[in-house]
Amino acid sequence: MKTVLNEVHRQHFPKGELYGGELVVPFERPERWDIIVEQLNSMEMADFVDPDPLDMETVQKIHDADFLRFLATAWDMWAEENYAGEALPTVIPARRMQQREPDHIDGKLGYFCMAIETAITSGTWVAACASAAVAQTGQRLVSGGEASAFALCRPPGHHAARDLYGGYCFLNNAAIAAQGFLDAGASRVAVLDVDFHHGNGTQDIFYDRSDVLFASLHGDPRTAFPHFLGFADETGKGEGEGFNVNYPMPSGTDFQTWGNALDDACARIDAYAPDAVVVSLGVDTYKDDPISFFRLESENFSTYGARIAKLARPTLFVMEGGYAVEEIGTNTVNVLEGFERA
Ligand code: OKP
Ligand code: ZN
Repeated sequence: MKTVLNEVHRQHFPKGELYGGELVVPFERPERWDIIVEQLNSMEMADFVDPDPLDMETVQKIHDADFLRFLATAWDMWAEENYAGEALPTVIPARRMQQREPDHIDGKLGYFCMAIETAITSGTWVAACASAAVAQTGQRLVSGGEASAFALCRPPGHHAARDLYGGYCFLNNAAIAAQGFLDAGASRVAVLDVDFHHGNGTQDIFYDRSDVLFASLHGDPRTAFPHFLGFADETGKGEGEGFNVNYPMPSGTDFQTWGNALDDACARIDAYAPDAVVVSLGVDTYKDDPISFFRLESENFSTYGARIAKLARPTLFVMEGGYAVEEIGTNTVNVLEGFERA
């Protein structure tokens, strides 16, 4: 399968991520991308395609105009304050406070964020747009008749909602791709989110819609990020009732349990009969991931890639998380290779 990618992602690399009360080198860093590319090369799966320019019209169907304006201007507003560090929020519109966009950048950052670890830098917006373009181009390849494609997105997207960034995410690449499939004539699209973390942004974007089925396997939010969404009783609302499925799982979950959840999610997707499947592909389910608590082995990634192939639908893989950097190439490419070999 073809891989869509470009180098613009490097422009987003904050010096600091707020983690355990310290600013640490971000877990989500450019090296992740390099190691995946290296592995594609060594597996002779290097069929690389440049992204087309981003079609903002589709992005505007997924994200609010005031949020996009904020992301596009946040760094410049921050720079005007002459702060020494990178743009991080400090104040949040918590319970019983006004949900109203402030004028000052300190207020705007808190207004539009869902998790405050993620810094905005001078290159963040251009990198986020390039990442969305990568997903969009992958979608166009599959809409145009390719059986599958891999969008090597960076930064990731699944925590970004209509008007929220955070959890390393700015634009929701998978949601933009799903919308692209619909705009290209699909009637129904399934998003299968196998990242360790719940795809709160994707769920929220499609929560009241029946044209996108969202299914997510993830660490139980009682103990795992993003903590405030991803429970099993979140099944959709209005038109979308019955089109959202969550599989929260406890610490120590191995492939036996995880694979059963995947089988169940795949059965739901089969019953939905989508015209396309978008896989939010995070490999932070790996046993040695530094910020996650599942126990998948590298070979399990091949097995589940083959399981996804059995859906027998046009499939776009969209890169999300995975922070065991040494193994991220093997684990990611194992999914793609398992899919292709099936
Ligand atoms: C992004 B993606 C855990 C801190 C979690 C944010 C994690 C964002 C994950 N102690 N920090 O879903 O891989
Ligand atoms: Zn994740």
